[in-house]
Amino acid sequence: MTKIYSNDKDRQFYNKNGYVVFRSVLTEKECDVYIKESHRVCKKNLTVTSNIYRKSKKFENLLRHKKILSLADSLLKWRVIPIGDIFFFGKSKSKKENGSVPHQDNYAQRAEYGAFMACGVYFDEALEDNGALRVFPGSHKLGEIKSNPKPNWVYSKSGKILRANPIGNNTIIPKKFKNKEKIVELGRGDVLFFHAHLIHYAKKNNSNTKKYRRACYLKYIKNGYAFWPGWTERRVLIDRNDFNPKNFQKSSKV
Ligand SMILES: O=C(O)CCC(=O)C(=O)O
Repeated sequence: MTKIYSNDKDRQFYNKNGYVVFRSVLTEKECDVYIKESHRVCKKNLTVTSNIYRKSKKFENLLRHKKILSLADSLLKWRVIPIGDIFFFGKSKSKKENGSVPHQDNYAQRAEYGAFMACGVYFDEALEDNGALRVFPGSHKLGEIKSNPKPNWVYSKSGKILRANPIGNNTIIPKKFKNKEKIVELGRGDVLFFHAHLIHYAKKNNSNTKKYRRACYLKYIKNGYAFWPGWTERRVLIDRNDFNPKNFQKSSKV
């Protein structure tokens, strides 16, 4: 698999707007494989699933996807380490999913400014009609904003997730950003990187024609930076498995 890299233009766009899109990073075939796998591991409980990689080796390896890692490293000009994921089925009119409310991801990760980045990988086309992600370009520059958090999931007494509430911490959108909302429509295999402080959300899929909007958001921290594991998600550092001892042969002789 050939690596691909972010260039200066991509970095400028990301730094200015807080997000950047790369088209067709995954093939149609790869999208089909991840879709099939998500249904296999979640079976009949098709709801928002945190850390789907813990149920599936295929999703664990998605966090290590060479193209995604090289795009991420070159975007931040820093080695990034995976720390978890969150999968959305975005099933039309589902009672188990309710989209998300405006939020900044960093409320959960609590990393230093600029150290955390999410990467949305889209397996289905995401259009306005089926709840494409909405972002507030430039809002990442505001740092942490006031919010009004509510629980993300509803659990049974035995701890099983019954359904997802709208995900996020209800960021209070500052006045000057209220009319800046932008819908990011994406195709199958497209990926979207976004800054930990970018305000974003997605409406529930209520489409009559598009049954799903399946996407997995991969979570990356800059190598060497701290993050909060979280009581629910229990995020951990996940090995990239790309350490090449050959790169160290010279120094080991010293
Ligand atoms: O795609 C979605 O439904 C929402 C994703 C999101 O807000 C997130 O992962 O932080």
